[in-house]
Amino acid sequence: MSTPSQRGRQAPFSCWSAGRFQLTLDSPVVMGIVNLTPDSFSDGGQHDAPEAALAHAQRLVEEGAHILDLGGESTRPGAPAVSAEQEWARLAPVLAEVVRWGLPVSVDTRRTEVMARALDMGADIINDVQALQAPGALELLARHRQAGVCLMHMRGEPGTMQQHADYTGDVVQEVLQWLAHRVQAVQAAGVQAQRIVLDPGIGFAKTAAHNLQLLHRQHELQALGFPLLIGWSRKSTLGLITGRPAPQRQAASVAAALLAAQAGASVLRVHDVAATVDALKVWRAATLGKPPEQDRQ
Ligand code: HH2
Repeated sequence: MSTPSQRGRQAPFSCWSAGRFQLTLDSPVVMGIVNLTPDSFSDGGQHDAPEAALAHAQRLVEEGAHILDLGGESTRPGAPAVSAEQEWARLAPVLAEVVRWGLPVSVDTRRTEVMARALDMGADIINDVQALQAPGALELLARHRQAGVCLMHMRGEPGTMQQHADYTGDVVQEVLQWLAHRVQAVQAAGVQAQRIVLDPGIGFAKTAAHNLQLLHRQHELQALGFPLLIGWSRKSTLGLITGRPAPQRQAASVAAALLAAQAGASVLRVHDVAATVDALKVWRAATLGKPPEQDRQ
């Protein structure tokens, strides 16, 4: 069996330009999820009031999150779309506060209007599950010359995407080609390479078999030449494997995150920050073959 250091882990860029920050990616960074929605698939309604959201975000930072990712719309399979106004009303009070905390803040949105408001309020990263395909999104991100961007693969809309989980060929190669085209479009619009990370979109227009192929062969996505962001946290494929409901998928999520890290992921999007940070510490120590120094704070 290969050791952690033998597989996959050469980040194509050692840094991600993300708004006010240059994030070092020579070991994986943890993006903590802050869902401000009543209906997210694993934690909807738990912290949709601003005070509860801020307390949750604070806890994730204390547990070692390097980035906070705020979401004002659930993108789970079958989720109804919300209006830009509603999405912004959920995001604004929390974003206004967390941008003062001294760590990179990402906003998970597919709406250009919400992106624009978030960037004006100081968000560092736009995490778009539709890879800047909305009208005006490319031009907006080209104008905001510092902002980091995550481009994710999916098909269709969250409400209907599982109807499009019908890849004629090889899902890994299809995702790779699609991301390569999006990267070309985004760069042609004027977004510099060092601002971009890519995400194969685990659970977005994909069956469990597709998701597992993407983990099994994740190293192939390194050919794109960009850092990878991977989000396995609590997803239904892990429920299928373990038989557990979403709130009980922490161990499965940590296992998947660790495997993604080992296969070269640079950013891990997770709900369970403390457990993921611990697992990464063990992995890093095993990779080094010695106890760690007091590294990344
Ligand atoms: N997954 C979700 C949402 N946003 N963004 C990226 N880049 N990658 C992902 O895998 C990803 C994402 C879904 O998870 P969650 O936010 O917990 O659920 P919901 O969409 O129901 O709020």
